[in-house]
Amino acid sequence: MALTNDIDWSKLSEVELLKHNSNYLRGTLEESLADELTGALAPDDRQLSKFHGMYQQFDRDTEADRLKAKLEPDFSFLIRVRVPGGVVNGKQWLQMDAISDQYANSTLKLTTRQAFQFHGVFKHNLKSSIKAINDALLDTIAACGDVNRNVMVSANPAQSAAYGQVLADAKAVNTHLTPQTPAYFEIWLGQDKVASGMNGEEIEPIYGDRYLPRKFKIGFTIPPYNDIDVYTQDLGFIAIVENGELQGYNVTVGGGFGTTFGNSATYPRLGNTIGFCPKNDVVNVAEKVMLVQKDNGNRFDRKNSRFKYTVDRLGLEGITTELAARGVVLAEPKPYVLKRNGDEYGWLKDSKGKWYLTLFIEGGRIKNHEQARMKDALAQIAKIGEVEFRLTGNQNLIAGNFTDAEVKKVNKILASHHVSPFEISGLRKNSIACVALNTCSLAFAEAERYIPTLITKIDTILVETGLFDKEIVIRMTGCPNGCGRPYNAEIGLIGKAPGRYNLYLGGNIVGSRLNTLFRENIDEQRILAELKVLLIQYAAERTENEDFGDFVIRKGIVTETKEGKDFRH
Ligand code: SRM
Ligand code: SF4
Repeated sequence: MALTNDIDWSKLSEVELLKHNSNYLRGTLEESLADELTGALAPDDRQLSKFHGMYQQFDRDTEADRLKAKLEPDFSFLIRVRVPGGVVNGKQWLQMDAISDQYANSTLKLTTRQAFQFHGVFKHNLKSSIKAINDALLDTIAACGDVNRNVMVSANPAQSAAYGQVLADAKAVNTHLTPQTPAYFEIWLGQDKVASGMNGEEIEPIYGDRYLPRKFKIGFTIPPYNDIDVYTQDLGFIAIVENGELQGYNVTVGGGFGTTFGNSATYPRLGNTIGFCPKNDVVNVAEKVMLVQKDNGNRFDRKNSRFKYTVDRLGLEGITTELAARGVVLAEPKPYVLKRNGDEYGWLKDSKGKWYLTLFIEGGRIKNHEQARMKDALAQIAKIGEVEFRLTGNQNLIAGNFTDAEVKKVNKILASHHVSPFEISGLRKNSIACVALNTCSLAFAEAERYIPTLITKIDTILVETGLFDKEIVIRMTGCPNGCGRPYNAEIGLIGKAPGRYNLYLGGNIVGSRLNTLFRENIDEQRILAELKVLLIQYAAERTENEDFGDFVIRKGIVTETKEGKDFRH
């Protein structure tokens, strides 16, 4: 179903025409930003602003009261900062920290794609914020929108010496697939308008004027770690390292998690391995896979436009044929083993002998509490030596590149700010929650604000059953869009309504199996009651080293979901 040039706009999703008419993402953003009568952007600009890395939001906690008082919602913006591979230095950390205080709500959100998010930025502070982000040598273009997003890289410090090369490859892919439109620099950084006369192909040689049918996501993992959940990416690269040398990558296609309740044409899907590419061809392969989606993706229905649906529609052979037509022929995939998708906490030495500390950051939210002042502690750590920070794909943080002497300093800072790592359950260690309320306009239920207390309650059961240390992956989202990647968790909770969730079981700790609906629309009391029965049974009847997700399948508590198409809410 390749699209032709005879476009019948009336049949396409309305965003297609909007992109086409936007003059390469300019729209009327300048006018919207200048309008002082409202804290919002004009509707079309709101859509376009995503490509520039922001979402218009409002405080959902105050929505009803403001409506009663006949006030417009309390509009503010989320700004997402692209951080390829999630790596920043100490100076950049301090710059992000300062922006959060000056323009946002004094918190830093570490996302499930290794990016920073600022919440609560008012319209009149957008330009200053984005300028400050660019001054830190980071940017926000393509952090959101129908383009390739922040490219992820496995962050585990214990991984092979090939890490540096993999990170460099990921950054090269990220740069190559960044939109070229000068609109970003004109609008946010005040650069002069580019001379007219450039044709479309010169402005966006890869994307053209309608960009992609939908968002596109790429991640690189380095076995045995899968902390970027490679099978959930539209396009995944699994590093193949032999005798310490990076050879190239196995290529996976067609992962993706967004679904809509009540729309059975939508489903989560895990990627399939389609071949191997040598390391020096990775940028080209990334471009060509993305172009297969650009040319074949569904531009009619945005609910069905992700690459995963194109992959199912064309079949893996069809994708291979499309790639061959673009000059890419992959070799047979190479063997590899992935062990888990979680992070390893505590101090670890990397291949160069430097120390790295992985810290659990609940819900990825860095802030100061009255006693526990994590944000301040990290700002002090950011001033030590040649510190490097790595944001992990599980919303956690690694601070590292420390000498032996610096390790002591770091420990001292954490202790004096009351944030030294303490013992937490294996369940909490493997938890993710998406943002949800109060900022996400799509949330049906709480996630980030609620999961800590829910886990504390489940922890009681884990203590009783002797399972406190057992690593179990639990992920919660406030709606079925899947931002916290709940569909491959051993325990997945997806918000249906305030205080009510669907409970899914049977993912595995590698992240290579989808879970299955177990109970629908249940409240906290039911969640705890259901989990208690299951955990007691698991503690008594599991085989040696058997994981919870494998157990519920072996026991027939849920049936394995073998294919995305078979998934049911
Ligand atoms: Fe997401 C939309 C937050 C990772 C699938 N996501 C949103 C929005 C922007 C809501 C909106 O459209 O108005 C959320 C903003 C909430 C807020 O207040 O911050 C939002 N998504 C997030 C983050 C911040 C969750 C987090 O707590 O970390 C993650 C930011 C990642 C980043 O840095 O780029 C985030 N989102 C994901 C992931 C996980 C991943 O990529 O590994 C997914 C599932 C994987 C996938 O894409 O298939 C995901 N987000 C979605 C979807 C469903 C897309 C679909 O295919 O249907 C939406 C809704 C949409 O696009 O229409 C969405
Ligand atoms: Fe919002 Fe839903 Fe994504 Fe959670 S999963 S951040 S509720 S869109």
